Amino acid sequence: MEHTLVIIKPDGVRRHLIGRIIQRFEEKGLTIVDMKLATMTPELAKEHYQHLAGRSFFQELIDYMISGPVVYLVLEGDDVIDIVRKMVGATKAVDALPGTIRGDFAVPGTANIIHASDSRDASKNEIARFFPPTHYQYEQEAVLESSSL
Ligand code: YYY
Ligand code: MG
Repeated sequence: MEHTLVIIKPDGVRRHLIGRIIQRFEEKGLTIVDMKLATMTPELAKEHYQHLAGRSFFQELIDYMISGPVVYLVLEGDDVIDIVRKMVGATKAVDALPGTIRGDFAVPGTANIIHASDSRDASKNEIARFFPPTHYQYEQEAVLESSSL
């Protein structure tokens, strides 16, 4: 069983989309195993997007991510990482297909409603970044270890 981290970003919360986004994951049969609402600190935002440090839009991205509360979700299911990335859709609003969360809700610009982990390594690091150690993280670590044998 896999886990992935989803963040409903500040514009998703401001636009009152929390319920509709969560409903999509529930309708798909994915299980929410952890959830919270909080405002990201600049330190955590920079760490979360450290792979984009140096890009021209980096500061704008950080300012946006800390501009209001976000909702963090840990979702569980078989192949949940790839399934959720597909449900989220392409990064840019213009590329995100109708039927995806970004395709249905995002407008062009830095704000694109939602984040989802893009790999097993990322999901492990991101869940650990925003949630205290819990049972399902150890479970995931065991899966990662056995898959690298
Ligand atoms: O994983 P995903 O969110 O789809 O894209 P990333 O390449 O990881 O970029 C993270 C975040 O940065 C993206 O959701 C919006 C912002 N961003 C941007 O504003 N402009 C870009 N050219 C690329 C990314
Ligand atoms: Mg990404």
